[in-house]
Amino acid sequence: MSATPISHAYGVGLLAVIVGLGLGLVFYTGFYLPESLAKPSVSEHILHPTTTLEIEIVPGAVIEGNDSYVPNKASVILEQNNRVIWINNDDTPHTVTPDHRTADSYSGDFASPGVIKTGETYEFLFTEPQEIPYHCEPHPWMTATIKIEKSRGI
Ligand SMILES: [Cu+2]
Repeated sequence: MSATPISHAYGVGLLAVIVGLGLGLVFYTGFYLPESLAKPSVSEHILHPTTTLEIEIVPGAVIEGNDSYVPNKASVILEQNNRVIWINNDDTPHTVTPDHRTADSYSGDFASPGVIKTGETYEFLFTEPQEIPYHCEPHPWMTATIKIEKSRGI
């Protein structure tokens, strides 16, 4: 009787849905995912700078008027010292917090995750030029600036 054409149409429809899902999956895993997971390409010289810049949170930094972050106006040159490490040598926990939300397109958000305890460090790899004023969250009078500049190609 006439049950065959109906089930045939149903079968074709189902097949189309399966093929559609399959193509969608191929596109998603083959094109969309790799693109969205890829980090921006950064030169090896920037990823592996020759030196690390150390910024010390000096003993007594917690007291208003004292030196806090030393050097206070740090200068970073890409490919040279763009890996920066803050070390807390004060006996009080401090943070490294940008005045305005700041991100590096390779390394992500710039800010210490919570406080840096005495003797602990916070490290960040800068990969693009920018100037960042930052402060200590619990002690907002502790302020400093870090400026990242392009390599002059010496
Ligand atoms: Cu502090």
